[in-house]
Parts: sequence; structure tokens; C-alpha cells
Amino acid sequence: MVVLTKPSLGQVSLTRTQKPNHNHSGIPVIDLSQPGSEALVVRACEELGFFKVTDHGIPMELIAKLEEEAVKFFALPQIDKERVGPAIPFGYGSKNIGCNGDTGWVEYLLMEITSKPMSHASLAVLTEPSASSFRSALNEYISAVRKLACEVLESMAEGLKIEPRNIFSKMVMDEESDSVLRFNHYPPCPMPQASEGVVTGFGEHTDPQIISVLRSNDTAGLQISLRDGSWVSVLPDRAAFFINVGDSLQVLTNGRFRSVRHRVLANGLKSRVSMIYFGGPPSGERLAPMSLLMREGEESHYREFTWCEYKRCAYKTMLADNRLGQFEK
Ligand code: GA4
Repeated sequence: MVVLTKPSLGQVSLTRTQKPNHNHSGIPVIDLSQPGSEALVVRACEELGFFKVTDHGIPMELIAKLEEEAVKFFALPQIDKERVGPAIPFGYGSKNIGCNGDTGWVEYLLMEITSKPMSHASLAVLTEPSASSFRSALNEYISAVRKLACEVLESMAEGLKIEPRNIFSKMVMDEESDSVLRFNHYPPCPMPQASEGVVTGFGEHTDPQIISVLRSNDTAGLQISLRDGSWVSVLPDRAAFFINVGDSLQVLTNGRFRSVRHRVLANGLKSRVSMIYFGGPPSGERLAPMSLLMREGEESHYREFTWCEYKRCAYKTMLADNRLGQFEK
């Protein structure tokens, strides 16, 4: 396996973050095959909007294979990575996130997910046999991670006692689902003086979609924000998946589930590589609090909007902005 050890992002104006708290052991760890896990899933979504899933059934070899392909990609000369095309909306990006001035100590690859086995046209620039081997690992991984996302979403519906069981998962299983796969590479970062804080890898934000399923190597960096605004570090676990509630699910549940604010801090010594599946609804899907979930007399906190409308607004914002604010009643 190629191991990336050298900083490779060149000059980036480093965004500093206050020194973090220490590792948090209070992140719920849920084995979905255990009886009663649905209630734990609901509680984790209400309290944190974040939890870890073990015994997920995705073979470690498949995960390791895709990570290896991603590491090989990021180890290519800059000029070759850029041949994939700019990240807006899909492609390779470095240091710049979105198009409104956010920067981070990160390079990444953003890929659109369609319902059919994909040719991943952007990878055509890679030479064979690399392109085919990346493509086949990608297709296999995408089916597996989408299935996991659906299991988690079905467990949420069961825990909330709403029917049908696929009420959430059908949106990400839909042929038209607007889902994304993202690879992030955070090279080791020369750290500033201790008193100056730490460098931001990926600035704080919430994910716009319904659900995000993240897997990383063993390098720390991910932090989540608690309700009181404090930040806690998530211990990395290469064998597990981390689930984030996204803004769309917060809306569907009328704020009962919390779209978790999170960020990644750069690491001084080791490369962090993560792969994240963002399960989104079809473009025209109407999002509004589900009446099934509203208690008697409960008021809707959000006006109805389509996913397409939300995305359009999201792309005009900066990472840290409160995107849902514009849709609150
Ligand atoms: C956050 C979640 C996903 O990574 C992403 C990001 C997107 C991008 O990197 O292009 C955004 C960001 C994310 C939210 C606000 C906008 C759009 C960068 C940005 C400043 C792919 C997504 O869907 O939204």
C-alpha cells in the first residue's frame, strides 16, 4: 500500500481552530443486529445526531481495497489529479472547499452516484489497469454502503414506530436519488506553535443530505459539536462506520433528529483518509416535517421545499453557515 507521509498541499492560508477537548468516549456504538438497537439509534439521533456502527457486514477487504485505490490516486502527481476536472460539482479539489471562499488542509475527490453501475467517467483520465480497478472497487463499495445507509434509515423508522419501514430509505434507494461519494485526504500538516491552536482540515458544517456514512483510516481528526457548543474528538476506528444525521433528516423529523455539526482538524504526523457516502433524496423530493411524526398540536418548524431548492441555496453558503435557517418558519 502506498503511504502518504509528506505534506503535499503547498501553500494554503491555514485556518486555525481553538485547541480541542480530548477524546470522547460517549459516542454511542451500535450493533444493528442486536435486539433493541432501533431505540438506541433513535436516542443517538436525538441527542447527538451521530453514532458509530459496528458489525456492519461490509467486508474489510472491500473497504481496504477502495482505500488503497484512493491513496494511490492522491499519491499521483498534482497535474494528473487535476486532469479529473475541478470539484465543482464533481471532480478533484485541493484546499478550496465549495465556491465561497472556504479553505482547508485537505484534498479530495467528489463523485456523483447514479443508480446504475457507473463508469465514473472522471476516472477515464487514469491509466489502465488503475482506472478499472478503482472503478470496480467503487461500484462494489457504493452498493454496500448504500445498503448500510438503508439499514440504518430503516432502523430509525422502526425506532420511531412509523411505517412503512422504508419511509426514509426509499429516498436514497430511488433511481433519481442525488447521492455523493467523497474521498478526503488530509496530509500531515506542519503544526503551528502550540499556543496558536490547530490547523483546520475541513471547517465546521452540517451535511445537507439525509444521512452520511463515514469511514476513515486510523488517523484522528474528526470532531463533533455537542448541544452546548463544545467540541469532542471522535476516536478513529478503521473497522467501523460513523453515521451523521443530515439537514434533510432534521427537517423530516421536525428537528427531533439533530443534524450534527462536525469538522476535521489536521494531524501533525499522519495522513488521514476518509470516504463518505452522502445519501440524498431525488432532486424534486419535497421536504417538510412528516405529519406521522408530529405530536398533537406540534407546530412545523420548517416550510416545505424541494431538495433541489435546498441544494441551490446550500451552494451559495459558506461551510459554517446555518443553512436550514432560511427554511425555518
Ligand atoms: C458538505 C457535505 C458534502 O461534503 C458536500 C459539501 C459541498 C462541497 O464540498 O462542495 C459544500 C458543503 C457540503 C455544504 C455547503 C456548500 C456545499 C461546500 C459548501 C461550502 C459535497 C455537500 O453536499 O455539501
